[in-house]
Amino acid sequence: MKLVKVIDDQQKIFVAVWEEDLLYPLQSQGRWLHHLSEVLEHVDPIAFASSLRSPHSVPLEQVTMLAPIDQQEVWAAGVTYKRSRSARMEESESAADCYDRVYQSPRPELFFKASPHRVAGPHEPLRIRHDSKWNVPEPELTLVLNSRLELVGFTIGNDMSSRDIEGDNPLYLPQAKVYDQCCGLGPCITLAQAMPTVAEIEIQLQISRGDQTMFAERIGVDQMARGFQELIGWLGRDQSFPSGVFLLTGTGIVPDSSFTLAVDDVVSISISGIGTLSNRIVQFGGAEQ
Ligand code: DO4
Ligand code: MG
Repeated sequence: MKLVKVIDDQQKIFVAVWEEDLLYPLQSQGRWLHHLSEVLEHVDPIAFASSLRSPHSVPLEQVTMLAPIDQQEVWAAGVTYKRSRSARMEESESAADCYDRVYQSPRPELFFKASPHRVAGPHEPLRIRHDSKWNVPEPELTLVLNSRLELVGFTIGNDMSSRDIEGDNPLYLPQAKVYDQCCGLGPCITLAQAMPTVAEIEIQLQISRGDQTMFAERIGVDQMARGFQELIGWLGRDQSFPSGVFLLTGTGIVPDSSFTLAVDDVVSISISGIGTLSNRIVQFGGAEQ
């Protein structure tokens, strides 16, 4: 079952089950659900959503999809694939060793990625920083966890990254990773029971410039060096998430060093069992100090 959060032309936000071109809003006692968390927090999200599903559908083209997030924080894991390790070792000569060590260490790299206001949904713009010259998208399978840190669903995440800022000094990581419009999420949440197995999940990235494909690559999630429950266990050490949390699981695709994103590029990420998340790239000037 796929859940979406949408807004209609009356500016009404609601949660719905998504089947092909139709949406089935979730209703309880005549009230339309506005928050995905009401389903994600339930002990049996699929049974709960099925019981609230309206028999009347809304055509997908009559609404705009929003990022499938309420009040959750967004965190990310890093260096969970060999390709991320090698790309980071190349970009960061002085600190190459720390990426090699974190790939092999029991403790993973985990970092805060975004609060909800920094997240872009389907077809909303994603930003490259005005003070960076080398930027890439990172296509990442994203775990959807409720407040009990149960893995209740999956979505697509784009962990936008400024490679020159991170490469200059690893202590700049928060600036390379966290800024307005730094994270894409969507288009839906596929509830956990409806996801294919890890061996069957493939991530595809395509970057288009006008009618040209600038980059296209794919990778299987079975190439990831860590398991979902391993990452969740580390994330939950000594911290709680009263509204739940999204956890991006790291990238296995990094374009080679000659590539950087440009304004108006369109980044499309497809993941088996979920769908495709597409975003256009923007950049704004800023006054330097
Ligand atoms: O170490 C820096 C970030 C790594 C990352 O975002 C990734 O591997 O996806
Ligand atoms: Mg990443």
